[in-house]
Formats: sequence, structure tokens, C-alpha cells
Amino acid sequence: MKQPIIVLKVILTFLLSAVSITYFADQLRQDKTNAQEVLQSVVVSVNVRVGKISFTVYPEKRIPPTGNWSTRMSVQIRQAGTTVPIIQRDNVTTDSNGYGEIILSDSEILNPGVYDFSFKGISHLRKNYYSYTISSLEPYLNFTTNREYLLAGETSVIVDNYVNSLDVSTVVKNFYKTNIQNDLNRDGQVNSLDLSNQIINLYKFGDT
Ligand SMILES: [Ca+2]
Ligand SMILES: [Ca+2]
Repeated sequence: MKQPIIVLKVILTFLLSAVSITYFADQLRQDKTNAQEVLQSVVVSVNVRVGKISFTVYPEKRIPPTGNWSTRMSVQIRQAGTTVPIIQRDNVTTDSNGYGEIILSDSEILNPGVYDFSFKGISHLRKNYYSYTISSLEPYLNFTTNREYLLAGETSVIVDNYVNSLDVSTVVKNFYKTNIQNDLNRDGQVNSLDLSNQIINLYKFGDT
């Protein structure tokens, strides 16, 4: 009679252990889910804001060919793979080293990520640079590393992102003057060198 009681005790102990293990496993799963939800809400609530973007970009065929890369331009920061600007500045002036800055306001939220950049110089076709990663709060982006320059020649007041006879006529009209917009190579005077640079880009469209 004693032996069946012992067997029964063993079976009961085993069953209780199994129930306990299942219960604690469920508890662990629930705790893990709760922890993940808390972590997600913390991540979402942290507002990372890029404050300043500096960059270097070069217009083509300047004379002298170094330290002469200043221009004025419109800059767009776009969601990667789209033409939709998230940030736009219409009067950014780059210095003689091609260096420019965009300071973001408190209302301009730009989270670290991958973006496209688009430049339209006052004498240049639009040029896009794709898939640049912003990974810090004050990033510096160098668009000159692959030597893709801004193409010169878009000089007409009719801004159609296309070099045609209207643009050519403004250069010719300003021959031997010091007009900055038509002095494409920035050697100090509008002349045949600017015209020949422009003719090379005749009938070219800029990026969209
Ligand atoms: Ca044009
Ligand atoms: Ca010139």
C-alpha cells in the first residue's frame, strides 16, 4: 500500500513542477513583452534633431582652378529617392573653398538618416547628389569627392534648368563686363572662355 502512495506523491510533485515552470515561462514572456514596449516608447519619445549641415560643392571650370569655388545657390535636402524637399534654402553662398552651411531652426526636424541633396547655382544647372547619410547632429558632407561638378551656363532670368539660346544671349550681352552671374569661370570678366564653357553644355538639362 505504501508504494502506490509514494508513486502518487512523485507524480503530483512532477505535475506541480510542470505547472510552475509553465507559469514562470509565461511570466518571463510577459515581462519581456512589457520591457520591449517600454523600450519602444522611450525610443519614439527621444527627439534627435540635426542642428547644422555643412558641405562642400564645386562649380565647374573655374579659373584659377583652386580656391575659386564660391557661388550662390538654392539647396534642397530631400527624402531619399524623391524630389520632395524637406529643407530648402534659396540663398546659400559658398566660400572660395566651396564650403557652405545650412542652420536648421527649431521647427525644422531632420532626423539622422539617408537623404538626397540638390543644388541649383545662380549660373548652373540643378545637380543632385544621392543617398548621403546624416549620422551626427552637425554633419559635414563633401560632394566633391567624386568630382561631379555643377554644370555652368544657366544664366537667363528664365530659369528652366536647361541651357539654350536665351542663356547664351545673356553671356554675349555681358561680354567684357564683370557681371558675376555670367562670368562662369570667375576669372573677373565675361568673355569667350565663359561662352565656350556654356556652349559645351548647350541643350543640356539639369537634374530634376
Ligand atoms: Ca535656361
Ligand atoms: Ca570669365
